[in-house]
Amino acid sequence: MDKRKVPCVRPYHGAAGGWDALAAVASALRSQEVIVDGVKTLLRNNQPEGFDCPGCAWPDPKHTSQFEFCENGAKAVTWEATSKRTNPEFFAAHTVSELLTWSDYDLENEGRLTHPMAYDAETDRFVPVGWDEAFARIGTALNALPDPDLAEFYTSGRASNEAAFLYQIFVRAYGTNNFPDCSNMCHEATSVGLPVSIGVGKGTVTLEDYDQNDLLLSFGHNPGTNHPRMMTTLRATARRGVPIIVFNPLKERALERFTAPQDPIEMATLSSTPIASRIHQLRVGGDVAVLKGMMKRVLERDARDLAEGGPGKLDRAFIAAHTTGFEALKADLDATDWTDIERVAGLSRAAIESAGDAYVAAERVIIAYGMGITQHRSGTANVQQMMNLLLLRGNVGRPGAGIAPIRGHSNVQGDRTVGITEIPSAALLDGVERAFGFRPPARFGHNAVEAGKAIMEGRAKAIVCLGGNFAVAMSDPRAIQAGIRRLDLAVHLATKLNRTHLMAARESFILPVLGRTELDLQASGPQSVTVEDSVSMVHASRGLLKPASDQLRSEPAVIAAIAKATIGRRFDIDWDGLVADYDRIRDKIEAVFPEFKDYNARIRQPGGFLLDVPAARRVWRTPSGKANFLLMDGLCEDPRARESGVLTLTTLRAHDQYNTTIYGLNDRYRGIFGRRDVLFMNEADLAARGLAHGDRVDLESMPPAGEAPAQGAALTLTAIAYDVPKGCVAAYYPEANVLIPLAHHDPESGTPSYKSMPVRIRRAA
Ligand SMILES: Nc1nc2c(c(=O)[nH]1)N[C@H]1C(S)=C(S)[C@@H](COP(=O)(O)OP(=O)(O)OC[C@H]3O[C@@H](n4cnc5c(=O)[nH]c(N)nc54)[C@H](O)[C@@H]3O)O[C@H]1N2
Ligand SMILES: Nc1nc2c(c(=O)[nH]1)N[C@H]1C(S)=C(S)[C@@H](COP(=O)(O)OP(=O)(O)OC[C@H]3O[C@@H](n4cnc5c(=O)[nH]c(N)nc54)[C@H](O)[C@@H]3O)O[C@H]1N2
Ligand SMILES: [Mo]
Repeated sequence: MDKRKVPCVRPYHGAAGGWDALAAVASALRSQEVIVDGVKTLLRNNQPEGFDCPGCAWPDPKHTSQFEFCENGAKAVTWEATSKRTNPEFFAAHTVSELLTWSDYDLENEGRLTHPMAYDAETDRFVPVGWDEAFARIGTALNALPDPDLAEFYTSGRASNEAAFLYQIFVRAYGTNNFPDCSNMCHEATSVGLPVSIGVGKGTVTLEDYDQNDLLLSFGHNPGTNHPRMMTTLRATARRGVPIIVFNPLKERALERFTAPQDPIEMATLSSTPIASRIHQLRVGGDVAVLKGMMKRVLERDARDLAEGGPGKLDRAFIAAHTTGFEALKADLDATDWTDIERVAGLSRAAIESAGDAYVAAERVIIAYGMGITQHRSGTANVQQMMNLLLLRGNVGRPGAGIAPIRGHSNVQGDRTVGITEIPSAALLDGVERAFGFRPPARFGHNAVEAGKAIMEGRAKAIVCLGGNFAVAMSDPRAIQAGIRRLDLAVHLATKLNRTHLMAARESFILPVLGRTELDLQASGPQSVTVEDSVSMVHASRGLLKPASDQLRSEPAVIAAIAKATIGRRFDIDWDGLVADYDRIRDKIEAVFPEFKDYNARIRQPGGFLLDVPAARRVWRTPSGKANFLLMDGLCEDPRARESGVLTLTTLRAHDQYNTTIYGLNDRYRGIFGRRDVLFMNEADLAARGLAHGDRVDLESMPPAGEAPAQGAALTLTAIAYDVPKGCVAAYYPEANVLIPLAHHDPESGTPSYKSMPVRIRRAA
């Protein structure tokens, strides 16, 4: 292949972590003009009394909230603690039409929002508005809707339990279950898939289990970038000699080797710890094929062992006592052909068998996974097949074993626990009635895809967003953006300006809120909020920095004020009292959800408390009362992927981004510096199209026959030769979202199939 140099693209040879991670933090501090003293306080104070890192949902060691160095956590904090401001002068100087031409990076890089702003159509600008006027106008607009189901209430997973809970109470009292949620784009396949399997939609392992497993299987997550504190755990696992087998189309550097910035010897000697014992570069979307292949191998090894007079390789006692559906699964696996498995997985039978053998050899297995599993049309099936593999050898509900969905947003799991769901259970409705004296609507509301569709099609009239960047994070973003501009009302509780805010509806408000790092002072004094991490630990978080502006209000305060302005007279809820002292919100959470018993007492224990995950005790809250082996037909192969010339596109996060927040233009570990407009391609796929490393290419999305493409479904990128499997390409999220139609999602969970979109590629004109 042609060795021509492409600007800003050069291989990175270092381990993940190390000195470059420290340098990146220093540069983040500089670029966000964070006052260094403030940062020192901030790091020193991130102790039990401190705040929960807004970066990710990985648990804290020993549950003490002690600060672990993490480059991307530091970036998340500096991005919020920046001294830059997006103030009324800024909005006066720029029309919305002009701001729409800015990049996502430039918009957020203006810094923290400081004042409540309302859109003024005449001047095409956001202008300052008083808080009370904003609330009154929002209340009037919501009350003017003929049907509460015409409003969509989005939640992004940074919201605290307290904020999310008040929000869902307000929205249900208002009269709808329209709760599109970032979780719908993220781990929904987990939340929908696991309850059918094991009776709970959460992971079954705690941090302690990672000290006891003797095999870790990692599917489709990139912890070096997205959960850097997990690297401490992975490094300890590797150093214990425990094999870590990775399935990922990309050889992510942090899964190859890692230098712990806390380790003086590794840092001084520029050495590193190898992490994965083996990285299998499967094809995008090949996970079910791999899992079925591994399970076939387990059954084969079992049969062989039995034939040789051994006890077999299955946990027969567990299968008999605790599960249903084993025979059907076995029949399905017997009927699955290795040739198909190899084709769809893009791996050899020998490679998959070796992973199956490692699984059989291990006594305590954890499977950790991320978006590479969930964001497919087969996301739910992917999750369930992983669970099948674990059930075969009883790898759930005992020390060192279980399933570990690695959650995204720092409180996405907690938001769901406290009632953000479009499909309320009877228990939830009863709980709300018990605690608040009204019966909420039972009819199901909209998830993110359904809300997007309603907005596009003009069936929705209002959107309220508790954080996030809905119209950029979603699939088919252009159509959703156009839809928002036709609404009667758009309200955003936010910390930084983003593109979704600029989609001005008839009435539009940007309401600036306190971030997690900031002191939240209410009538009874400084408040703590609570969050739930990936392993179901709930703990307190208290901000300590001076708020970015004296105009900021807390999320609970803003939600309560909107509630008062909208439904204040219709319900007997003491909104002011709840906001005055968040202990009262937690008392109400406890009244609705019995699992939060003694909530206020338990979050005052260092490290907080663990919510019950019945499956971790081998109690299965499924209709059968058992854990269920679940079937999935075939190997989830996209028929389009077999057509000639079609490639499967997956979308990735760069190292310098937090979802739609772009911190910078580097993706250091993948060797991209200063740009994001690249398409990672296999050399053979470049050659087959007569393309060279560095050529500009147009991508065209190829939805299944009969399905409409996304609005403006074309994108031009620079193709670069990269170590990805043949037939697969990768580009950055959110830029590539324009290629993904809304209909391209997992029918069971509604999760958009962001990680497998058939595309065609040709040289750009
Ligand atoms: N710094 C930082 N931290 C974050 C975030 C962030 O953007 N920046 N986002 C937060 C959020 S909301 C989330 S959900 C998490 C996301 O964290 P991750 O789950 O790590 O998300 P991604 O980076 O989208 O993709 C993960 C991996 O999936 C692989 N992959 C792609 N397609 C496939 C496939 O078909 N099969 C398999 N097996 N692998 C595949 C990719 O190569 C990539 O390594 O991180 C959270 N933490
Ligand atoms: N193609 C593709 N698309 C994807 C994904 C993918 O992997 N590929 N991943 C999906 C996933 S996993 C997720 S979770 C979604 C993310 O979707 P979202 O959660 O909607 O997006 P974010 O980019 O996290 O939201 C950023 C905005 O949140 C606001 N914000 C930040 N902190 C706070 C706070 O403390 N309070 C409030 N009120 N606002 C705050 C800021 O204004 C900021 O601009 O994107 C999804 N979209
Ligand atoms: Mo996420």
